[in-house]
Amino acid sequence: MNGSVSEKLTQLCGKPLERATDREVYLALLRLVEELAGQRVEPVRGRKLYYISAEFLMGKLLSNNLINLGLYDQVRDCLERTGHRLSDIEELEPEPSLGNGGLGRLAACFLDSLATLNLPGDGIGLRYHCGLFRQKFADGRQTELPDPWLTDEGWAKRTDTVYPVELAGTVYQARLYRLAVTGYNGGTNQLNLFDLDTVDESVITGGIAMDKTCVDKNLTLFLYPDDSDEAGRLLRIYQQYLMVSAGAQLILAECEARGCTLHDLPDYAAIQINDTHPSMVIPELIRLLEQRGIGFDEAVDIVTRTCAYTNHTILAEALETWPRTYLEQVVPQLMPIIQQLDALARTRSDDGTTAIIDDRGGVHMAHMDIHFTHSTNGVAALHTEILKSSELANFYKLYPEKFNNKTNGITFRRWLLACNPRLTGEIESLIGPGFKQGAGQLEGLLPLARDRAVLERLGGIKRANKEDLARWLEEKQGARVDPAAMFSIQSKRLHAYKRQQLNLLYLIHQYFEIQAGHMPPVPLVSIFGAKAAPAYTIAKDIIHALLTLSAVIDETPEVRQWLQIVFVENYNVTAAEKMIPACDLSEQISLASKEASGTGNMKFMLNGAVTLGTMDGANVEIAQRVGEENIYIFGQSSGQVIHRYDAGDYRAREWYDADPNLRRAIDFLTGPEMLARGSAESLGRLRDDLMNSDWFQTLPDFNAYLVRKGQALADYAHDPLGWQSKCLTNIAKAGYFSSDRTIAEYDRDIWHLG
Ligand code: 26V
Repeated sequence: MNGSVSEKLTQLCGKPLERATDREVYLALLRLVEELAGQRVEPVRGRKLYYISAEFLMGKLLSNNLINLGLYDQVRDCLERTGHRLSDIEELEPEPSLGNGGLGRLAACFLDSLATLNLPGDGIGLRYHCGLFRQKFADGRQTELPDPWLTDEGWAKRTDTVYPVELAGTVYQARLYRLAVTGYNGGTNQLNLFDLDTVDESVITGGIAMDKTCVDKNLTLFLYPDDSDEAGRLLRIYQQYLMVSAGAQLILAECEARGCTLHDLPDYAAIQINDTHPSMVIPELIRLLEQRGIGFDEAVDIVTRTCAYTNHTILAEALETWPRTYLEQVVPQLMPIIQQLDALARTRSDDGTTAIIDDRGGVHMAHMDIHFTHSTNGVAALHTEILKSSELANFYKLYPEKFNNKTNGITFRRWLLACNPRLTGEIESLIGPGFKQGAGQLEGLLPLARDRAVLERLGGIKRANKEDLARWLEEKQGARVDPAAMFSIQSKRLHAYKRQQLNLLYLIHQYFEIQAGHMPPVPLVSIFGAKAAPAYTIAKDIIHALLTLSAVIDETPEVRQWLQIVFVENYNVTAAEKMIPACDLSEQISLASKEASGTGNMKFMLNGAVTLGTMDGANVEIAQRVGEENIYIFGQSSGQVIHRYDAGDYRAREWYDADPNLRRAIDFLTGPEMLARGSAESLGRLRDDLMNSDWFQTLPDFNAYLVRKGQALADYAHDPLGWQSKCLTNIAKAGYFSSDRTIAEYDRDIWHLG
């Protein structure tokens, strides 16, 4: 950059920084980043990646961009000298909530790593005006509000590029917006987001309800519009097709501009299909290639060689199957192609379970992906093995060469450098700065696992981060917590398979124990962050139970000094950045076999928290790396769980009847303390579900969870240095979970970019 940061910012502000408002400084910083990011754009040679995803959970971008451009320290100091604080300016940036959880955040981490590794790779998605809902607690329940984040000035720039997209016989114009993605000491890529000019927030009728009929006005208003009715489900197909049709046109236009004849498309483009939401890109590309004179068989071959598919879940309800009548209504132009693909798939196997269109007219998007892409990957070793051996076994028999694993990762720039400057500084002073780009170098910390002075400093850093979190919780929602307590955190989407309800039962158990005079070895602050899908009743019941229990405990002074529950309202990337550096115990307690990977587990580990978890998802790989003395594992194995499902012999009631502690905790849900503050209907429904159904087998793991968590609390209380040694080992072993490693593997095995 020519001239100093302060000269440049003064010029962009048009006045001395001392006299500029924070907002003027913010806008100047936006322009500075854009200018510098623009200078790093390189012309693409060879193959370029297009990562298509319904979600990109980017989080705020200012600090991250400043770090990636190497400007963070200079800007912070310059602002301080002129009477501003970077942290205040960060507050002005709206957070785009263009994602739900791990899948969307993974896409954002991948974009960061692609740019950092100087690989040509752009994202393609939708510019939702309100993203996921904003969560507000009222009367101990989740309510949903729109979360508008678009302002006149922002990272996503409107372009003049529009593509026609035909939906249910009407042609809409999809406009391209572009957002620069900076790499750490690396290049700049783009996130391409499509939108319609006609979308209009005034069709929102209250909360996140809206008029679902006027597609031109509502199409990109929300991520996952309520799909509990047919209009909502149709809207999801409208959204998906807008994204893939405009995306496919963009890809073909870019490739043709670089000299591609389309017969050689796989030499110019690699397309990664992030879960099944973008699967219609397969028939859409075939359609566009046919339109340009390429025959069906060749088009199928081109598309298969260009596209690859990532599976992120084995939960049946999330493996999208659309009624063909819906597709006939919204995308009639694709149906003949999908039928041809189904016929072709049926020639490859007489096994009806691998068909695309089933006997009942359901169109299985994942099946289309596996047949007509060259790669299907799972997101952690165990997940991929389960796909191969059970969920997708029939496909694995057909195409063993297509299946591969890519264990997820996280970007260390956001999840260490940006969110935990204290720990970053300490690590740098111990092993130098190389870990910022070469995450494996964190292993250099291992010899320090017995160094008393280092361990004490680590403890001090955690304590300071906990004090920061305590201040933030008080300012944000008036929650007062003691940083001397142990902080356990479970933050992730609310879903019964993730088993926030297991944590709930533990907390009720502790409530009884403390009242009986059995004090825990250390006070515990149990922190939750989670949004429940608006139509997911039991998930909302679990939130209600936790909020109600939190109030019950707050009003019971003899318990409150030992146990507290804080449910962070509206958990999002910004909240995660405050919570993760302040965590002692990371709760990763899903029912084994159900969590494909988890990525929060990696973020907590990197920030020096110890995991309490089941042998599920990437927990398995964390355990392998840190060793059993540095992680608290409990519960049934995935093999046992799968066996129980196959046998169909799980009866929650038997566990309830057999274990008095469990019975006491479950009955407490509808006992007088809870009913005095909570809803009998909601708490009764949750109790009934746990006793009589419990699809995600919470009860069999209850005892093991009590015992293991008790051990963690005792170790933390009685051997603080030993605990810090576990934390240090976790940090040292986190290098494998860098998304730089994940992206390098995708490139080596699937994409072959550049
Ligand atoms: C499904 C549904 C169904 C109900 C409506 C909302 C909704 C939203 C998304 C999905 C897709 C679920 C797939 C998913 O998010 N998988 C997560 O992917 C992470 C990144 O690979 C992984 O770490 C998590 O374990 C996995 O749950």
